[in-house]
Amino acid sequence: MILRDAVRVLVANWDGSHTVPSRRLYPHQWSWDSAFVAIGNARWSPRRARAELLTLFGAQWRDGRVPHIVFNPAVPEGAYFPGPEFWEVRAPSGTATSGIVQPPVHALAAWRVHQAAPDSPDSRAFLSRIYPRLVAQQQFLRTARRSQEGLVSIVHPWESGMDNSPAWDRVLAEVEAGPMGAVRRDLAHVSAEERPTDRDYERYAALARAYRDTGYRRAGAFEVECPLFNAAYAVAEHHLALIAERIGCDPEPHEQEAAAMTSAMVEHLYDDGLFHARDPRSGRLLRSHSAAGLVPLMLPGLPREVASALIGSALDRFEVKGGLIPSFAPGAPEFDAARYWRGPSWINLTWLIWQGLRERRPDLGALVADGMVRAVTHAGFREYFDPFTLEGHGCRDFSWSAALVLDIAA
Ligand code: 2M8
Repeated sequence: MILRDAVRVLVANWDGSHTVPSRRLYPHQWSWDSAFVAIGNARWSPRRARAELLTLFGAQWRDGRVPHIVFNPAVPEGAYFPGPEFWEVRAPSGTATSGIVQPPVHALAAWRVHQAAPDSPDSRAFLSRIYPRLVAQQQFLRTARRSQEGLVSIVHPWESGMDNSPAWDRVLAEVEAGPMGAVRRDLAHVSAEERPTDRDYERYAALARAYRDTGYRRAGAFEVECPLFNAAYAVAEHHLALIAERIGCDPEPHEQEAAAMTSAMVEHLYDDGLFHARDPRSGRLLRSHSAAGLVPLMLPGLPREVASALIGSALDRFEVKGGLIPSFAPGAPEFDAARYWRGPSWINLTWLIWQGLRERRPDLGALVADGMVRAVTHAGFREYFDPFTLEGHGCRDFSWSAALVLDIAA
């Protein structure tokens, strides 16, 4: 039943070449959403899963960046803010896109899509086609975003995928808010208490405009090394090694890069049972209680004692025994069970942490998998959930909630 409903959501959100995160709130193609959608679609239509990723990478820039939004020209202007008229940029393919990126979870997705049909010639051709594009995506991050310590930074909270996480509060407070210059469309679909504030949006707009005005080259007032983003980068190298091996290329450089990033993260972002973000300009750790700090559990080469300490934090600070993992620690003063990335549980974040948990602690892995299925059974494929009551928040029929539950339950 749940599997059939999940497929129904994905079919309803399919736009012929890609999937929208949700019909009304997010009517275009989003980068990391598409990776999660491909992982789910691989379970019932590997062909559609391959198309999803190839459409996204069709809008890749010459410098290798994969834009966080690929705009659908058929969607009326003003349906989403900030739209193409704000970003003022086109990919070499001619498609309007944004100019920022999102966590690079696509190599992992491409590998999962391949694994769904490992012996099919189409699947092997897909790997050969997407591999150089995935390599270029990583190359962009190394060239444009890497610090001396070997970590990559993000230049906008939207790049973290966890837009209004309290982890960004201190850095954002220093950003001068500018005029939004347009009407927020999100509030037409979701209640204001469940979304970022207007003040947040004024700062998001100011930061994006400043980056745009440098030709999308130089970071403005926001530059941070996010543990989720860096973990995704290292996990991507790990999967690039698997892909390289499969198509007859050299996996070695990817393995080395994954190991180097893992060491850099442990050295510079880890402290006291959790990974934190870091300000590359001052070198200061931006301590917070964000569940992004548990995502490095996915790293295959994580030292055993660090993994054990993270699991300890998942149990104590994130109350993981409840099944769903809150996006911010419930005991922290900033925690808000209903407001977007300030506490609610998200299926994608829970799924990422589950990837690392299930091999190290199968008992907890089973609890968390069960938690995700219980949440969607109780509230439907909502965008996010109260971690304790499982009440659904944000939009309905949300693609990655459907896709990842399909992956877990299939
Ligand atoms: C949310 O972000 C967009 C901006 O990119 C928004 O608030 O309008 C985030 O949850 C992000 O992680 C997600 O990719 C996007 C689409 O689902 O929505």
